[in-house]
Amino acid sequence: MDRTALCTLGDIPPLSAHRRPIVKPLPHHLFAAHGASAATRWEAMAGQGYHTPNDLFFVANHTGTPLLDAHSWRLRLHGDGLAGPRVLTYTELRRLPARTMDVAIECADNGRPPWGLGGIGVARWRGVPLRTVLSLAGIRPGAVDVLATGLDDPVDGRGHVRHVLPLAKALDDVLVAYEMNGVTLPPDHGYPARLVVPGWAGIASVKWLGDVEVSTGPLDNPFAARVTTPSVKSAFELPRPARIPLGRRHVLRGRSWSGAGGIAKIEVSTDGGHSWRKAFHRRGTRAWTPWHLEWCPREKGPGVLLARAVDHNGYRQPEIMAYGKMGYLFDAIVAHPVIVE
Ligand SMILES: Nc1nc2c(c(=O)[nH]1)N[C@H]1C(S)=C(S)[C@@H](COP(=O)(O)O)O[C@H]1N2
Ligand SMILES: [Mo]
Repeated sequence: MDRTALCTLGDIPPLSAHRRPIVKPLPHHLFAAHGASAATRWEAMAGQGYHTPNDLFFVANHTGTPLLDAHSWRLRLHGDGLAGPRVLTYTELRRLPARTMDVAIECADNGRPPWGLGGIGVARWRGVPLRTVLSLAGIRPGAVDVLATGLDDPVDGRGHVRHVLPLAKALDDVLVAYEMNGVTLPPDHGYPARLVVPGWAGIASVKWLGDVEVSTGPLDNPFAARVTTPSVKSAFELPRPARIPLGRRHVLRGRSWSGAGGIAKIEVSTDGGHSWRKAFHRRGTRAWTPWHLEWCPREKGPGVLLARAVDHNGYRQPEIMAYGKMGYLFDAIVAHPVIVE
């Protein structure tokens, strides 16, 4: 393979000194903070379980985290696609039949500067299916679109963060979540309630949910992700560059994921793409797939580690620069710098 065609992510910038409109601590060893967002550092995922811990989960904010009070919080349901308006309190929401799901939330910009690959996390979400919530208000036969709006500050010139789902998706597997990994949603992740939309760009998972409109006509989607094509990606749970001792067995670990479904195969190259070995992975995991592979480096010096995955639809990570969308390559095989010493 042509080594010049590999995509090398830029170094993750250090924690910026200016305003951080995020509530939770963003220690430098866990996050690369930039503006209103914070990317998870992949080396901090080493040794973690299947789920991204809440204190390590990336944050993508358009303005800042609002501190909302669950007691005065209301979820307003309205629109000509419903039999009538309906207002739900937090207590009422918590009393509805709940579901728990492992779902990845990934920013549509993940894999591009300045995210690196740190704009993804997997959590165990608990909440009420949006279907159950909407049916309280009665869905009319002509309903087509569902607009969810957040209670955070409006974005200059664009209004409140909001996102449209077609009714079929809204009624399928979307959750109004109030728990993340077994605890009440943290403020940064949407307290007291957020949408969790499996398989869609992160922006669809509207945080601090306050308003849901169901309409019989198509609605505008001003915050739609620029890229919606599901992509396959892989990341090593290692710092950049990784320092690995010469001549000793080392277990390389990472995770792969696909917006379109499960991962079928992961291969790793420790020699710049000349040879590939199959990594071991758990089967049947859906949100993402952890994998590992032993490596005993026999040559001193700098090199690159590569990981490539194929999903159940046969989609594989591209090996060559795919220009186009914004001029970025966001799902290509990433060269992870390594120094054997
Ligand atoms: N209300 C609201 N919802 C939002 C956002 C926001 O800024 N405001 N950011 C979106 C984006 S761009 C992403 S990628 C995900 C990130 O979820 P997280 O911050 O819990 O990781 O939330 C989405 N939901
Ligand atoms: Mo995002």
